[in-house]
Amino acid sequence: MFKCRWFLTMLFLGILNLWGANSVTFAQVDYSLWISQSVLANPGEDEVCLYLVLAKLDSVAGFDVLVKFNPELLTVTGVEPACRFQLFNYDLSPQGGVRIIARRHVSDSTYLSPLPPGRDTLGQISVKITSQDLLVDIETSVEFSEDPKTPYPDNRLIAPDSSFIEEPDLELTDGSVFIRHPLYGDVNDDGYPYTIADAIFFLNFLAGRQGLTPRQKANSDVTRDGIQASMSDFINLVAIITEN
Ligand SMILES: [Ca+2]
Ligand SMILES: [Ca+2]
Repeated sequence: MFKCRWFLTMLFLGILNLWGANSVTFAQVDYSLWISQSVLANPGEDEVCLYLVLAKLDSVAGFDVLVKFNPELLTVTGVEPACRFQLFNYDLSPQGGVRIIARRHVSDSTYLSPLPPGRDTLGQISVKITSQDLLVDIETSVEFSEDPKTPYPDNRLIAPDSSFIEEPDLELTDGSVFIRHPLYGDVNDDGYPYTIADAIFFLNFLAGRQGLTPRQKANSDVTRDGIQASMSDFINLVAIITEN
């Protein structure tokens, strides 16, 4: 009886171990590529950076990606490599998108070895945020996209032997920008809109005695016409304060 119970216990533990080992194997992803998530931004901000990051268990010699976003909210102003590539091109012609092609090594150049296993920031995408009043906070996605017109996957890594690494071996995680709705009239960004302190702060900016942070600049668009920190905004701010 005791032997039987011992045998069943050992069998159960053996199955548990086997299941555990397999589940770890299945959960492991060899290549994972992602874009920065919930990057905080303000309307009108002209250089918000999103990073393209790769975690890998084996070497990688390059990548191709096609990233899409809402062109009414975001405009790409630049794409830069964050590590060394001998070829790094980007194309803004896809509507509301950017295609990036990068290779560590190209022929007719000195040899540049593949990126070793580990984590690397591959590049950064700079975007400008619309200055229009969006009425509420908005989180807008910056996502990996597949163009149905291309006969190959648009998002893939290049292995050292020049073969491609694609989904599902490559895990892709989309990014996003969180556009914070301004507190209009709170030019000094102290949490209280339409105060004398806001008018003095605004006046000092117009006189060139101080700058405005992106948040203060967004809050200064009192007329909500998308033109921030203008004389018209200042006049309207003073009018509202005087009425109160
Ligand atoms: Ca204030
Ligand atoms: Ca304005």
